[in-house]
Amino acid sequence: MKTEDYIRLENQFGAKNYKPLDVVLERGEGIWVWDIEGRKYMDCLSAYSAVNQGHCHPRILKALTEQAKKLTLVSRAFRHDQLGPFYKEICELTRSHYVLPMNSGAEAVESAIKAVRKWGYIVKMVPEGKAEIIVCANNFHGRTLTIVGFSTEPQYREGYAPFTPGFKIIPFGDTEALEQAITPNTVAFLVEPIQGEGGVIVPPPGYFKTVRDICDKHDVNLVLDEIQTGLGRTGKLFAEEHDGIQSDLTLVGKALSGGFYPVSAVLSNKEVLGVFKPGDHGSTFGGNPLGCAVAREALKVLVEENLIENAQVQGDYFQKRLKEIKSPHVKEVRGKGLMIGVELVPEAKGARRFCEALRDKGVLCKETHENVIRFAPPLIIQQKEIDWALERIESILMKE
Ligand code: IF1
Repeated sequence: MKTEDYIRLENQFGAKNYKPLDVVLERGEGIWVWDIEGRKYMDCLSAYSAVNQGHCHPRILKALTEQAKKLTLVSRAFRHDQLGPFYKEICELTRSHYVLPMNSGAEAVESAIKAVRKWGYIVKMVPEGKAEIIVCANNFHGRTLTIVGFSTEPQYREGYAPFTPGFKIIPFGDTEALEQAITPNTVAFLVEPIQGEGGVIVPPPGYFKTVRDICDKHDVNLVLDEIQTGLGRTGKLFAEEHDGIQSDLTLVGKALSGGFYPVSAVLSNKEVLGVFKPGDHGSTFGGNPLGCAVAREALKVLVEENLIENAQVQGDYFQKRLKEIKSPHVKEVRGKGLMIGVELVPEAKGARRFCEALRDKGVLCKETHENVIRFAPPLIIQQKEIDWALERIESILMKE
C-alpha cells in the first residue's frame, strides 16, 4: 500500500476530527521517524511532548515488554507490586505528598476538578453546589465536556452544550483579574504555566510568584496543568521552577510514559487529594501494572540521561539560532527550553504551508492557531541535529 491508500482508508472509515499532515509513519527511533515509503524525518513535535524521551526508547521498551509478560491489569479491586513503588518514586522526584494515577491528560484535569471541589466543600466549607474554579482565556486542558465547557475556542465548544457550570474565565497573565475574580467560594485557579495550544504563550516575568501569593491569601488551590510543560520540556522538571513557586496540585501526563502508553497523574499536597474516600473516584486502567512499570522507567530515563538539563541547553541554542534567522515572515520566537513557538506575521498566509514545506524537507512540526509554528523535539536532541533542522527551517523561512 502507498501513502494515498492509507489516507483513503482513514477517510473512508474514520471520523474526520483531524486534518493531519499527509505523511504515514511506520517506525520511530530517538528523534527520527520513517514513513511507509522509507523517507526519514526529524520529529520536531514529539507527539505534543509525549515522547520527550525519544521514540521507542530502549529502556522503556524493555520495561514495557517485561511487565507485559508478567501482569498488565488487575483493576484497583486488588493491589499489585508496581503501584507502591511508582507512587514512592514519583512523589519523591516531584516532592509531592500524594498521587492519583489516571490515563489521559483530560482525565487528570477532570480528577483535579473533582478533588478541589470536594476540598472546597469539606475543608473550605463552601456552600453545597457553589464551588467556583477560575481558568484562563486561551486555555487548553483537554476535550471532555466539562473541560471544553470552559474553553474560549469556539470550535472546541460549538455543538456540545450544555456544559458544566462553576467556571470563571480571566485573561492569562493578569494578576489583577485573578484577584478580582476570587470570591469566598473559589476553590482553585487552574492554569498552564505556558499556554501550549494557545500559541506557546509565556506569561510576564513574576506572574506566577504573584499568582502564588494571591492564592495563598485567599485559600485558593493553585492547580498547574503541566501535562505539556512538565517532565523536562521547558528545561526544568516542572515549568513552575522557573518562577520559584510550588503548586498545590500538579497535573502530568504525556511524557510520563515516554509515549508508550497513556499514563497521567494528579500530584498534590496531602490536604487536597486527601479528601477522596474509597469509592469517590476511580478508573479501570488508572494505575495499572503496565502503566506503572512504563512510567517508572520513563521518569528514570528523564533523570538518569540528564534530559532536563539537555532541554535547557539545547532549547537555549535552538531559540538563539531561530532568532538569528532574518525572515520577513517571522514576528517573534518565544518559549522556554525545548517548547518553542515561531509566530509568523499575518501576511505570511498561515503556518500550515510552512509545516508542509518543512515536511517535504524532512522536518515534522505542527502549526498551532493560524500563525504559530511549534518546535518541540524529543529532549534527547543534540546540537548537530538542531543544526540540521535549522538549515532546513532557515531555507523554508527565507524562501517561501
Ligand atoms: C489533541 C494541542 C497540544 C494539554 C494540556 C491537557 C491536555 C493537553 C496542557 C489533555 C493535550 C493535546 C491534545 C491533542 C493535541 C494537543 C495539543 F494541539 F491541542 F494544543 F499538546 F498542544 N492539558 N494536548 O496540552 O491531554 O487528554 O489529550 O491526554 O489532538 O487534542 P490528553
